[in-house]
Amino acid sequence: LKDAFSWEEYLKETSSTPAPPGCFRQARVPPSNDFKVGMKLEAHDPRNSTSVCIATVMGLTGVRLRLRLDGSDNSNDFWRLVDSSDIQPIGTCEKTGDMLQPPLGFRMNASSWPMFLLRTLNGAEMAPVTAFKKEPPRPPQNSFKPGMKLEAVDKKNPYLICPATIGEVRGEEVFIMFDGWRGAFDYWCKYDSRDIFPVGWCTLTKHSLQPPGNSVTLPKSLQILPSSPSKPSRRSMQSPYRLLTPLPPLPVRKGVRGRRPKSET
Ligand code: MLZ
Repeated sequence: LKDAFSWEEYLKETSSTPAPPGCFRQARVPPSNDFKVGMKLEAHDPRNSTSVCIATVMGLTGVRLRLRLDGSDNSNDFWRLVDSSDIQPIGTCEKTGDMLQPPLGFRMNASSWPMFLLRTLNGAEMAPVTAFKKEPPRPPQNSFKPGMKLEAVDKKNPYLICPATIGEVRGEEVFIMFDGWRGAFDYWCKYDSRDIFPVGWCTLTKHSLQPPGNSVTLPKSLQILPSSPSKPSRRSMQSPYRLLTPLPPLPVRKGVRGRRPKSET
């Protein structure tokens, strides 16, 4: 068995430093996760954030919830922190005079929504009000600096939190670079994003932390585009050696696109 990832050793190896906790919009002491699988709540539809829907807790990981909108399919699950302002107790909508909406892509006829809603809520286990925690305030300014280490949600695989580095800072935004993945998962986000965490967050909240990938990031001048005529193996995709090997051109066949790896998943 390979040794588990250790931030302490990794920071030494890379002679880097963690971003100070005060940079993040996260609770200094992480909240407890008092939700249970099967509980229902109200959540903003991630694909249509003005609408509030019924969601069910499908899983718990650290202080995050895996949520599924009722009436939606199983391929649009999303993750939220227990102190996210995107979630609220059932009844909140009604109190404010709003209406619960069917999710984008409701799998039935729109006319069946009222009855569906009634049946969904009938006898449902509702998440208690006390399980919802207050969202921490946003830090007054963006104090991230390039090179600082952190833990970040991989937006392409949102159940994963991975070691990352601040690549660039521009106004309110920061560029999140995933260590060892050659840029395939990197993204820009606001400095107060709820998807980025201080070093040690996963350990603290008992969330698993994906170890860094094993690809070396070469200077821009030495990089070549990832493309290959045949399906590369996981190994070859990740080997730093691949970057130094000249690649044959993609086969051009009419109407058929050259096969490329979708992403390094
Ligand atoms: N599909 C890959 C996940 C890669 C995640 C990278 N995160 C920065 C795997 O299954 O290993």
